[in-house]
Amino acid sequence: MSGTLGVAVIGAGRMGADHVRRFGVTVGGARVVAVADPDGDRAKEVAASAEGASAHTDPAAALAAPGVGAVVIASPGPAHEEALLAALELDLPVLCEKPLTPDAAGALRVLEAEQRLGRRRIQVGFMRRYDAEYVRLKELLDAGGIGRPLFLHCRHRNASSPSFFTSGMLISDSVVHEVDAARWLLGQEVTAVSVLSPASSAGAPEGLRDPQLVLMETSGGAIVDVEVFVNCGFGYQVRCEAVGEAGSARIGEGRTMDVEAAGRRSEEIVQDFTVRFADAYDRQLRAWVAAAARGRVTGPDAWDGYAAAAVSEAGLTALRTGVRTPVEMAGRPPLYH
Ligand code: ISE
Repeated sequence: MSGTLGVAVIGAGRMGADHVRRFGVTVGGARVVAVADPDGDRAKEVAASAEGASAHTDPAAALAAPGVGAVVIASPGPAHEEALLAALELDLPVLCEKPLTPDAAGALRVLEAEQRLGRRRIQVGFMRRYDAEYVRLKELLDAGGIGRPLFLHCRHRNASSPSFFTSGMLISDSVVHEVDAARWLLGQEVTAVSVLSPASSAGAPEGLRDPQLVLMETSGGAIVDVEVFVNCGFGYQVRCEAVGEAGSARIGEGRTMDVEAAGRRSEEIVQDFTVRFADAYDRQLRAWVAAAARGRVTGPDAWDGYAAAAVSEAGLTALRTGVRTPVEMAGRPPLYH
């Protein structure tokens, strides 16, 4: 199909499969032509859901498949750097799931490769920037609707965490969303991170420090606090209250439907991020396809991915040591201004 962007999807796990489905159902202008996953059966199964897509175990083979003009990277974080460098080598537009890389050094190597290419090719999957409520909050803050922001009070709760989740991943895999959201909403950098944790919840797997309270200080003098609780048991909740000098604004109350029956009033609680952020994922993918078709990146870029990785790294040190940890960040290269 001429005029249709051919996409290779690297990683056929939960997010990869969800993106493949999305290209078939809600996102026009692109189609999946190749799928890669180390689990060959999984790759075949997901490729079979996209007409004409080939299945591969080697990401490089998927990138080299006929018709590939862009890449979605949805493999686990530690596999991102290699896939990103390979995509840049081929000068392909990329949508990379968060985190860009698990560590700041890896993210810097990706930035260097993109700078050698001389143009921005990478968008990072910080999909909250496409969520209608977050967009409204950003517009309100930008318009000065609540005055100078002083606090962001955030709650990030998951019903349960995957079996491979570590204490550090509460920061690098979950709070990394609040890191990006805070930088974007406030237009400021995070300068230092502290982490406190109560006695772990009985609902958390043995040894997992869950929940945690992550405190971030920003370059404009605001404070961001995040309660992250990934085995809260009751559902998926992402909330944010901004408090400014002249007011406050709250998003993420997740109003669904009030049910009154059998003498009780109740409301469903969404269980999962693919449901809570379904519209945001759709908008993100549409925006990426439209920009990629014009050879542009309009969403969060590799610099945002690097900044989030640098803040995560400080957060991991703070978690390990119990000490407030300043964020060390390289200067912003001209390509990202
Ligand atoms: C997951 O990878 C996500 O991106 C979700 O939005 C987040 O809530 C969850 O904690 C992460 O593990």
